[in-house]
Amino acid sequence: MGWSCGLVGLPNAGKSTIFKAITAHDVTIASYPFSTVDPNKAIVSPEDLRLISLAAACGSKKMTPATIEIIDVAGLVKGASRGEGLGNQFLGHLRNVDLLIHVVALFDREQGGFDNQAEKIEIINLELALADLETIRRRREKTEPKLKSGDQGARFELETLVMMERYLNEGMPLRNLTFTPEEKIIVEQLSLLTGKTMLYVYNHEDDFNDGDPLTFFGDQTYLALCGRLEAELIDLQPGERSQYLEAFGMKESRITMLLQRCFDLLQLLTFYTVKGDEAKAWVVPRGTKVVKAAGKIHTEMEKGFINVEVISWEQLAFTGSLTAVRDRGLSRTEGKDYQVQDGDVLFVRFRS
Ligand SMILES: Nc1nc2c(ncn2[C@@H]2O[C@H](COP(=O)(O)OP(=O)(O)OP(=O)(O)O)[C@@H](O)[C@H]2O)c(=O)[nH]1
Ligand SMILES: [Mg+2]
Repeated sequence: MGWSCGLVGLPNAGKSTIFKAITAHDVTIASYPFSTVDPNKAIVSPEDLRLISLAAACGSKKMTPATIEIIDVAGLVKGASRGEGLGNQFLGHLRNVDLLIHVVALFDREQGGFDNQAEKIEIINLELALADLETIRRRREKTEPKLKSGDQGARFELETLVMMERYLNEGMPLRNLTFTPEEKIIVEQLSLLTGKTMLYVYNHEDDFNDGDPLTFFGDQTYLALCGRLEAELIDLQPGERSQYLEAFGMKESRITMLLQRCFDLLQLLTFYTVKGDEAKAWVVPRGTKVVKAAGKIHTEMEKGFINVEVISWEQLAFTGSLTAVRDRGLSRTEGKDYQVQDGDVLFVRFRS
């Protein structure tokens, strides 16, 4: 399984519109709030030009790109944690995602548009924090009875839970906290929402081509796009898309940029393998050692790992064939502690 992103935001923020733009799935998009009740889920493979050129260089007939799961849930409102709107039950669908795409509508002039963006963002972040506090409270209920028996593990767990509660009550998201490895074990079991990486998307229609679509505020990243325009592109033939974009003064869709930014924020990298007829892309966190990456391909490869032949994707594209790269001595051998780099093509040698 690849990595995953969940869309959050107020009702009518344009979450399902952006879901459609990313996945090309036909979903309910409507001007009334709570048009999404059951979550929409889809697995997509963004176009990977490196994989295409790798397959061409190696004569692979089959290409297996990396996948991303996208989940679109109902809108959250103020008081969702107390059952307002559709409540927050559906947030459970976001527990396992790696990143939250927080959609903020700025196109809705009658609802304040740009003027109350901070307030809109705050409503969602507060509801996510309240959902986390509820998760922590339930966990405390299970942990506290264990204290009586002098369980040291339970004491440590409780301290960690209390520390997180305090942090959340001060209005801070858990993603800003640095946990010790021991604390991490507890935190990861809880799949807390404010602990997830977040990308803000400003959904608006003004100034399509005005400056950089990305802005940064502290460690927060904001990407501006027009959900409606991006979703309309999906209904056009590929040949018509660039003309349509040009009419708005844009060169390309921002959906690729959106996914790329999510990928970067999660600090992921892609490596490639070629076996038989198949060229395949794999996604792992940056800093992954090659022996672990090999284990993702096959557990046997990790257990019996000998070494790995590494070829950079650029060299393959440049020379145009695997044989040429090897003949020119452009491939190298690395041991198990080698940290995989983005774009590496790996040939793992192992004992089976
Ligand atoms: N003008 C304009 N309208 C948009 C844009 N993006 C979405 N909309 C409209 O806003 C309304 C709500 O869009 P949805 O995508 O259904 O919003 P949602 O966030 O999924 O809403 P819920 O599922 O109800 O929470 C629809 O009428 C969309 O056509 C945009 O960029 N510009
Ligand atoms: Mg929706």
